Amino acid sequence: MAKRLQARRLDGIDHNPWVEIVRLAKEYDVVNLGQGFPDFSPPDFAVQAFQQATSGDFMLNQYTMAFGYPPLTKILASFFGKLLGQEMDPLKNVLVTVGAYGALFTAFQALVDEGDEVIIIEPAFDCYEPMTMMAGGHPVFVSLRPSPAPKGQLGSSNDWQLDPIELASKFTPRTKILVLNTPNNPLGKVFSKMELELIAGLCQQHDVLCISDEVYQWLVYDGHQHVSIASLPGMWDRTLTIGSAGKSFSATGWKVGWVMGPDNIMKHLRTVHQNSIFHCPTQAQAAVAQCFEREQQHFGQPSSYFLQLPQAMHLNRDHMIRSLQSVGLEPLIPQGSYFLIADISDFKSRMPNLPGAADEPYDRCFAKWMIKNKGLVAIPVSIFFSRPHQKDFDHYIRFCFVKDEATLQAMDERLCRWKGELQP
Ligand code: IK2
Repeated sequence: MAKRLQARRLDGIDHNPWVEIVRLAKEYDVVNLGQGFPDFSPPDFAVQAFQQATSGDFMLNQYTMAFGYPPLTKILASFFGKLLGQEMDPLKNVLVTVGAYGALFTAFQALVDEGDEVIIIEPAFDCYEPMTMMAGGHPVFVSLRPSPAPKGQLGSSNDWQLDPIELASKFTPRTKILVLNTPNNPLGKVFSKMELELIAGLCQQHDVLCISDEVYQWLVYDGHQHVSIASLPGMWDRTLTIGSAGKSFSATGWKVGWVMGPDNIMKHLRTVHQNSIFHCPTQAQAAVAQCFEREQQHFGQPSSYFLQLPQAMHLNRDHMIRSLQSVGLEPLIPQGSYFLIADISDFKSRMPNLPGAADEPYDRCFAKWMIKNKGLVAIPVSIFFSRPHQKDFDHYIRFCFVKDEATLQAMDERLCRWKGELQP
């Protein structure tokens, strides 16, 4: 065919480094601690809700409202309205999407114009950059930077901070949106109220919108608090808050997400959604509606899944932190999410010449080496950075700890074998 096949909006985003890691993970006998999904069952009430949605009311097999199955938009408006301190209209302030991914895509398509600048705080979930570019926007990166942990102590995701002067310097008259992700993937950093106030102040000063990706909002540890930036004074009017049922109820395959915000912004997202996806599967939405109704009754009590899941993941986190250290990996303690990153600088100096392409960041070579030689899958952290910054952050790998006890035991066995190989 003589005509150019690839649409120009795909230029520069047609290579995805995840693909190779996922392929290798399938090829080798591995314990997969890479991709962020639970390998245990969702809670019983969620499984039952889904079964009921597929075997009960036959009308759940049919189309529903474009912007969300009404019982779901209603419960989301009431549940999150209380948390955000905002009266929400289910028809105007909530849109149900195909996962949080769908919410992000709809938001970028609805709001980003050719040449608009989008500030992305990195390390960042790796779809923000291509989504900005597909919409014709220009990503502008600002890095969280680590300060060294006190000698002999493990670092924490809280050691990674924004430089306020550098952040302020990224705002220009072309800046349309700042993307925030708290708790952050891959670091597990939970932005403090003070950090959010700094970001909120700059957004207001420069008339910039905020897309706040809060899919891990329930997963916070050690007494840290998740704060939604939309709940800060003056921010509701300029913030879109995004959530995920997959992450909330350990059912990532359901692919139900949502975005909430003021009607004058949401109406543009509804236009995109109406003309692209139309709506997310009705049965999955019905199941999520039931899950939220259940959570609303149990909220704040020990029976709430939003308390039980972080309690269980806290134990997994600490288990993984102890285990990884046995072979010289240096984990950073995450305040939230179900990921942690481990520093591999020591390996980088001891075995600098792992196989890989000439300009391949070290962490990618290391992740591939670890799959092939140690049977453990983790994700190179450089893929969460923009290309110019990848070489500066090529000495970390990300592990996912939302895993079953048996998986963590299998991890321990692999690490034990690895440790044995280290002995003289
Ligand atoms: N936002 C963030 C920050 C996410 O991490 C995800 C899920 N991706 O995680 C996979 C991984 O990093 O291994 C999403 C949005 C998308 O959520 P959903 O599954 O609801 O579309």
